Amino acid sequence: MDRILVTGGAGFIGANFVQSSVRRLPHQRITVLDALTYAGDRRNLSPVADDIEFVEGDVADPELVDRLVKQSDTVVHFAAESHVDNSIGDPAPFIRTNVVGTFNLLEAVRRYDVRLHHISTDEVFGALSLDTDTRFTEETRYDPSSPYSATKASSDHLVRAWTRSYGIAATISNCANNYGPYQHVEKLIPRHITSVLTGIRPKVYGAGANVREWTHVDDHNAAVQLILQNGRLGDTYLIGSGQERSNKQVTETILRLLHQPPDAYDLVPDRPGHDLRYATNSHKLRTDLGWTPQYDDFESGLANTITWYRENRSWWQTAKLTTEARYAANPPPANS
Ligand code: NAD
Ligand code: TDX
Repeated sequence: MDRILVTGGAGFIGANFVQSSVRRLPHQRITVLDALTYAGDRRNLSPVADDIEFVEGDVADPELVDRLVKQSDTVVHFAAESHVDNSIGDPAPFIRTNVVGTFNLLEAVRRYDVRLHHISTDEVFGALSLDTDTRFTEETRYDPSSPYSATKASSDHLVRAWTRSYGIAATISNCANNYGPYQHVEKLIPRHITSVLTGIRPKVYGAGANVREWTHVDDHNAAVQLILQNGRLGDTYLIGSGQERSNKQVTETILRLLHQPPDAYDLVPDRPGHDLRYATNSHKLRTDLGWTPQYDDFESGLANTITWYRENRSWWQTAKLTTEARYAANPPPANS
């Protein structure tokens, strides 16, 4: 029986990963390690609560990490502080979780010769300009803009260094922006959907021209499973659907799907250091591992996501209040 340790398994992507793993790979024994920060929620795992072991704890705790890694064959490392706006307001937890937490896992997988898959982001590469069709590749130079992406870049470098210096069995994936069920309401798509559902006008940063590549969380997790099964140790894989949209387009689509006028949103001051465009070239993942995104129509994936938020108000109502209060108390500082 494979013993898998999933860090951050009570968060958005991790919980979707655990739920689909339990359904598709019932021979695995899954332990989730999650600190249940504001972003983690045990309810995200309630459909599989009887099928997994849940440990509430911190990846920055080296003794706990040592004990859990020792009893595992594979670690899938999702745990992170994940929100760019929060990292600009207070970077300290990002250093602790994203850098120190990853270091602890690396030391433990080195000690016990355990396979590691490290989940990262395309934000480590910085921004692309709007007027080209250039895409990030596995060879693109790292150039992070925010404290969040700098800590994710640091963690990727640590994984690569541990691979080269100590020969640990690790892979890395850098995925584009995710969307789908269980995403925290601080992020663009669920923030907009829940704003419209509660009578708040969505807030679009700057002119809304920034472009993101939207990948459904199930497609991201299917790629992670392929990398776990057939990925080349030591390699990095980029994951992205190819579905690029400006924030203005995303906002207008959400408004249309919720039967609102297309201009029922407000432009607000921009995020400092706001990356203009992200786009990945996922050719390697597609050709070497046979990955194909199932959600190749962003609008229908978005419509499904809207339905999920409509049907799960009790999941997000309290978080919506605290998140909007947090945004109101910490508006983005003016860009220099
Ligand atoms: P999330 O914020 O929804 O979930 C993070 C989870 O990690 C939460 O359950 C939280 O409680 C847990 N956690 C935080 N600090 C911890 C600590 N010190 N110890 C243990 N657990 C801790 O994030 P997400 O969107 O699900 O992102 C998961 C991973 O995917 C992150 O590594 C992120 O960088 C990466 N990623 C996210 C996206 C995206 O669009 N959301 C895209 C690419 C990559
Ligand atoms: O209210 C908003 N208005 C707005 O215009 C919010 C919350 C965001 N935005 C903009 C900023 C970005 O251009 O929308 C875009 C998406 O913002 P986020 O949802 O905060 O995502 P982003 O900053 O692109 O980062 C996300 O994708 C990569 C995840 O949060 C990261 O964890 C992941 O690594």
